[in-house]
Amino acid sequence: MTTSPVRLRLISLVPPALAGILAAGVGLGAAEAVAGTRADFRSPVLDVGDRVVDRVPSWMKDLAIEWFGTNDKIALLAGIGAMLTIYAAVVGAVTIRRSRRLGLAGIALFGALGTLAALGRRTGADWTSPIPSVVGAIVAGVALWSFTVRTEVSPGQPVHVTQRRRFIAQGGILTIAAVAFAATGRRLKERFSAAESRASITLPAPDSPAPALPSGIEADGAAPFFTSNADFYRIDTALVVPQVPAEDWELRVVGMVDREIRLSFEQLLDRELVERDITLTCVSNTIGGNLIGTARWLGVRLDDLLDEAGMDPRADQVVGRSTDGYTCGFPVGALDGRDALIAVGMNGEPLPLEHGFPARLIVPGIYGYASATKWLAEIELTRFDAFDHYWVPRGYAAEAPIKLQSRIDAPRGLDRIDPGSFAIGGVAWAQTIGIDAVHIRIDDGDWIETELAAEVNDTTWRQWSHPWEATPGRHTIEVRAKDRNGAIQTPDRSEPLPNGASGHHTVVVLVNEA
Ligand SMILES: Nc1nc2c(c(=O)[nH]1)N[C@H]1C(S)=C(S)[C@@H](COP(=O)(O)O)O[C@H]1N2
Ligand SMILES: [Mo]
Repeated sequence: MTTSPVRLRLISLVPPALAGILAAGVGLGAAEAVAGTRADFRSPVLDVGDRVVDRVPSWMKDLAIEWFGTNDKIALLAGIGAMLTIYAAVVGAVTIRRSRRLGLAGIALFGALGTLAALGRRTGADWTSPIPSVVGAIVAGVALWSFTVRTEVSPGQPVHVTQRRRFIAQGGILTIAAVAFAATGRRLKERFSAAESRASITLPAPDSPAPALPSGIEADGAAPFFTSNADFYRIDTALVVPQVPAEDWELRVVGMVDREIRLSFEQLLDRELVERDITLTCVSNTIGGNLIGTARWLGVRLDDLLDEAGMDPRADQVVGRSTDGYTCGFPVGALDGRDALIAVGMNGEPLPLEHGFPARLIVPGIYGYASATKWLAEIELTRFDAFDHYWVPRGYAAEAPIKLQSRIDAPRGLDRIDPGSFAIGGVAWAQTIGIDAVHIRIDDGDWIETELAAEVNDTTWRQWSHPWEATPGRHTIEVRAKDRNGAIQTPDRSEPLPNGASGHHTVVVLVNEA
């Protein structure tokens, strides 16, 4: 008997689909390894993810934040992973069962998608950017092809046994290769981490320390006045945290200015440093939500720096541009003496990487999406009619003062508590105006004035509380705030899109029988 070459032919669709998935895995692993060789190379998965982030409708982003909170990115990547797996399985089945050409065209399409995503970056794309995608597609193609090569069947050996053994061996090798490639890519990328840079920085003491805190700034039942860096919400479009070592960082002040300014991180720290307590608020915060936090920020006054650059009186917008291309924009009129900062410190530490290390903007009274550029690279003086910042074409308002709002922290919705004395408490904010009063009402009774904690300044939230004698049963508690201009928080509910949620926070609490 002579050996006879046969094409791999398997009864079920599972092995072809698996072959497709394995080929995609090793291709993506190879792309990761290549991406690790240069700081500006990026994983194709992240490039594609970025383009998805840039294109999802704003209502869907708000929904993602509502469903997944700050895990929205993990949810997105998991979604991309699931789609990829299905696609690779189909490509595998087509290649092995139908047509090798069609299958390889499917892989080429996949490489083209990565290429487009790499070329479509917000900033810094050039012709080399798609290299990881192209290499990944070639490796995936070769791997998939290898499953279609004819097998030598030894005499006396049943064909399917040979095929099965070979499939298992090939699959094993590809799995190991995929994991090794991906791990190598990861390790290589670590060289570009900014963590070491951050660890090596000692921030100077402020020239102007934060004013002494009055006593009694916290009220029973409310969240801590200062939000720790670990608990501070994180919202941004970056799927992985941009790594910007302070040594390589430079801030440019450009646009409608008399003199452009360029500052290294060292030069920034040499300027007058002020320390201020400011509450940062996200436009996507829903009623009662926690996309708000208060920190002690250390930084350089933005108005001083812009005065030095010399502002063209026709400019009406300050744009903060991030190293990742994200932009915020807010009115020049917001520089009215309030403590707008180029911040380098947060609660006594250099900015955490995920909060914008080495420098970011903090502008009291304006939602973060329009003001708080993290990983700041450039400040541009321009006009609202000349430039739309990132979220404007996505439906959010160009100008975004923070709405008067209040929140109940205790009890939380649907908490079960014992009857008797209970401290209802929470926070309220009207940044740059200040909170004058907070009222609650229980079970549609009359509005009652709560006790306000001491005010730190008009740009921070203010805590309130109310001692309550809880009686058994189900109760509804509603809160509203009044600002120092006499405005009372509207009960009319609106979604975060386009300029922030409004409406009263209401919780239902269940009080046990005595
Ligand atoms: N570079 C960059 N800066 C950004 C964003 C972003 O997506 N990219 N998001 C903004 C938004 S929407 C908010 S609410 C604040 C949140 O800052 P935090 O993550 O430090 O809380 O950052 C702002 N700065
Ligand atoms: Mo935000």
